Amino acid sequence: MSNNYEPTLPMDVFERYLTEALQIYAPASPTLRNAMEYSVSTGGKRFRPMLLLTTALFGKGNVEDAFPAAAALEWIHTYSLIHDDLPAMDDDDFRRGKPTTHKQFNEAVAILAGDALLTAAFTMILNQESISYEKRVLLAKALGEAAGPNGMVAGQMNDIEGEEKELSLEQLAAIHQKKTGELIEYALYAGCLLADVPVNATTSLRSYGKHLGLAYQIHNDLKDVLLDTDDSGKEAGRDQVLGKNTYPSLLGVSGAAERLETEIQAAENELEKIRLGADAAVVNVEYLDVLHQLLEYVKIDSGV
Ligand code: GRG
Repeated sequence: MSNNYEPTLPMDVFERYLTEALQIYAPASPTLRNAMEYSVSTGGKRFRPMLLLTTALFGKGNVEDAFPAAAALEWIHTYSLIHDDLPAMDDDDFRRGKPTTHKQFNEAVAILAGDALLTAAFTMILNQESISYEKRVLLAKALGEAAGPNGMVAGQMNDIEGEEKELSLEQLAAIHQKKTGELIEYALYAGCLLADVPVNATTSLRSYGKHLGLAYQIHNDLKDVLLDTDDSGKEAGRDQVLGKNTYPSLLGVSGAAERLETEIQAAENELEKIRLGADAAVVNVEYLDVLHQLLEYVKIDSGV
């Protein structure tokens, strides 16, 4: 059965929600509030929220019920970027074409703005009265696992420890899976949980998220070597300066581009699997097209 409507994402409404949520949760200290607002509002793609909201819409969920988890995810992503840019980590001066938070304010304010976004994210999820206590707890628990000491933070630690060492491809993939993949997979998990997506589709969507997470990082590595100025507003060529292990450093540009293509294909296969088993009474199949379109973000013209 075909449908006549184009699936859309209410990103403008979500953007207003993000702004209002910061006003509710931001602290009385104007400096801290300004630093949080500056960091969240400076032009991120909102890729993780888009994934989460698309998944909730696929499951015929109420999209506004998914806003707190999507905003919490964006806040945690933002905190990770603020801390990643600090002098003790990557020491970057620019992000999204603007001064990084510690350059715009100072290091102490940047650390605290990151801490505040991280902690407020959990409060926001747990405060959401429109969903059950059980769902709030599951959302918060999974977010802690994805972002925490066995998730993104572990990936960051392993990444730092791997600098100037030669890692195997398996070790590099494990770092990327934790550092970048966990939050992306969380977006799919949270959308499925909120909208009660059937278990088989949930498994495939999480697997799509895993492949997309790896593709996201390979794409990022490739941009760093292929572009003069990274379109994320960061200085290109930083990975080499920092002695980082990357897909291009291990496989060469063409090998990395091939691996990227393999991950994209695997993600597309998961979407096809869902499409074949989908029951239109339970899910909005059209939103699989949006998940398909979101893969465009990770495609790159490697010129090889
Ligand atoms: C400091 C605990 C801690 C963790 C940092 C995610 C991360 C871990 C560091 C970022 C390093 C990096 C550049 C990873 C590549 C993929 C990635 C997460 C890129 C940035 O995400 P986008 O492209 O950024 O979604 P925007 O600006 O659109 O929000």
